[in-house]
Amino acid sequence: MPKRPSKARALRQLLDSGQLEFIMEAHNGLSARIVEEAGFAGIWASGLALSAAFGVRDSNEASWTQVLEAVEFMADATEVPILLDGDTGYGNFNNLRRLVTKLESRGVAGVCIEDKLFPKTNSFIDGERQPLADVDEFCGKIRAGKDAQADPDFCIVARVEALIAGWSVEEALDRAKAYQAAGADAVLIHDKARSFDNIQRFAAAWDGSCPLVIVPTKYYSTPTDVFRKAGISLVIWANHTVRSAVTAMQRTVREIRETETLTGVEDRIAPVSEIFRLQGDPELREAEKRYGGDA
Ligand code: SPV
Ligand code: MG
Repeated sequence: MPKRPSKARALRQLLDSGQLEFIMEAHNGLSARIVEEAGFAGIWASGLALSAAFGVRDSNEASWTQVLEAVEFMADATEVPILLDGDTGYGNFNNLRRLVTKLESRGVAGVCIEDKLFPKTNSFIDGERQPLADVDEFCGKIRAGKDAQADPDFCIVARVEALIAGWSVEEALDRAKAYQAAGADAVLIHDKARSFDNIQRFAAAWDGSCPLVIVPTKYYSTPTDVFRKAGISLVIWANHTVRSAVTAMQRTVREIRETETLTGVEDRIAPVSEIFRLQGDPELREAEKRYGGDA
């Protein structure tokens, strides 16, 4: 059987495939497995979704080692590459170096860092008031991360928050060029506008020196083919797993609370056997036969 590429290589191949690719949000081992089973070739370990799953805000309230532990469960549960939303890198260049080393050791394929200040705020909250990182400082962070990685395929994606913070497309382009020159493997250009117009202008002016990544959460009504024609390499569906889980959980628990019976929900929720399957229980049954003795 041909050997699978490393997860880092697989992420690099997604970024460099020359066609539009998609990765999907997950926030724990279970959701990561569901995303992989659906056929996605990669997973976005979203900071918003991870922090929501912890029950805290997307403001670096969860520590970086808590994030690391969660993403390790996700990597253990799946074969496809994971791109971690590393926020601002949890500090300066030195913190990012350490993060990169630890992510590699846990089988995470790449990290995305954004040019904001620690502790970050989610891009959709009071965006225009968000201060951006100094360009030189952020470039030093990228260079430090690239120098720290042991596997040449580990990817560092530089996320430009200029449009989020109310700056121009030109400012976003200047920043993106500097980050690419500092060694970023791809640029994530983010926007919170309802329209794709600014990113389209950005992409038209981009010289193609590295792949472009987008997060169409707010401009979701833009047809996917428009992204393709704009030359985007990777789309991140960034939070739709956690949001769908919230909707389903709210509906079920409200109904059980109101009706004081399980009869209404039983047939529309996953059976316990499906949970066992997603946990990989059949493999343990087999292993017990091989290793478990007579008992
Ligand atoms: C995330 O998924 O945590 C992201 C994308 O960073 S966004 O929420 O759009 O900022
Ligand atoms: Mg985030």
